[in-house]
Amino acid sequence: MIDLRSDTVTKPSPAMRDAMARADVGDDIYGEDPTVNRLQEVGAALVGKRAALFVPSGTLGNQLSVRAQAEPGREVIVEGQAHIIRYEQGAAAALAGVQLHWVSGAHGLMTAEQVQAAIRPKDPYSIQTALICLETTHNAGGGTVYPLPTIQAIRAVATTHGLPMHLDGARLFNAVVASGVPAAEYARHFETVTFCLSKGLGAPAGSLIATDDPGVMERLRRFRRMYGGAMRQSGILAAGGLYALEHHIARLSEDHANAKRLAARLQQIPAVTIDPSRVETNILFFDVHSTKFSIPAFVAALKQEGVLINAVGGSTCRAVTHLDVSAEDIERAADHFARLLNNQAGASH
Ligand code: TLP
Repeated sequence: MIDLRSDTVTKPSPAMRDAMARADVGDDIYGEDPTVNRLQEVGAALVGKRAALFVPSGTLGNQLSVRAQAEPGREVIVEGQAHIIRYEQGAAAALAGVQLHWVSGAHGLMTAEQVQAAIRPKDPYSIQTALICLETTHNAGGGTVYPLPTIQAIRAVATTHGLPMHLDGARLFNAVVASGVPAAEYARHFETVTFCLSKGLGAPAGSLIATDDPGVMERLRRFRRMYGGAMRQSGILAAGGLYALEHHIARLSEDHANAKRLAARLQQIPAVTIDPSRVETNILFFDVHSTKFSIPAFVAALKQEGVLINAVGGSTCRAVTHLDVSAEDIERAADHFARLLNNQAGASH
């Protein structure tokens, strides 16, 4: 199977498994797991923050960051297609008790003017804004990278209003590798930053939340326990994360090249609409206009050929490249797309 559904499907390599099997462990709720402690130190240093907290998932990283920085009844500004809105089961409302203020960004990216306009006035009637969340790379926006000047401009607005910022950096290192901007250069504009070890970096599970603020860290830790995300001998997982940080960051450029390769091949298929110039990292969205297949039938037919992708609504599909997919796999996957879609009479272009 050539699995392009997500970069979450990556499996630990033999070398990563070996590092996991050999990990020193202890009870992390007592702060005694040496491998978790090391991962938290290495992760914090990578993004230029004082401390980091290991959590089981990116979703939990986002939700703890929201809970720790926004009181119930406050408002959190977030782009309308953000993971926090679309894919976290309403947790910000259900668990943190906050209201999300959606701003519709171009390809997932808000502007400073939009953020400024979304901040509520301080008066006795208005709900009060507590937090601004950005996402880079932006998943539903098509793996888009926030330009640093845009982040700086939004930061300036946040500072004027005394508001903290959170970065959903599930794929922060894809942004780093694509842009050449160091992770710390992005992270310095945010009070909290999450990044996933389990996506393109290839660890089986886990994310880190990094912050400079000891008060925020204390709250993150308390809410991690409340939300059921505090673990015990989690050094086994942390060892996978450490291995990923040490070995799998620079190679993300291969995934980006493969995404561009796939986009270029798909563009040659008349029944596919894709703009390869929009493929910035490892995520591609494209539309399939088939006279032969409905979208579910196309996804199923592709699966029969040994290629997995996700349908994401309407005629739109998503493919994601990652470290378990080679350039040859991409060429083979593209051959299957072409065979299925070119082999039909009267395809609408
Ligand atoms: N994204 C997953 C799905 O949940 C959609 C995927 O396949 O892309 N932030 C961003 C930007 C993400 O893309 C994801 C996962 C998360 C947070 C959550 O990470 P996990 O799955 O570890 O909770």
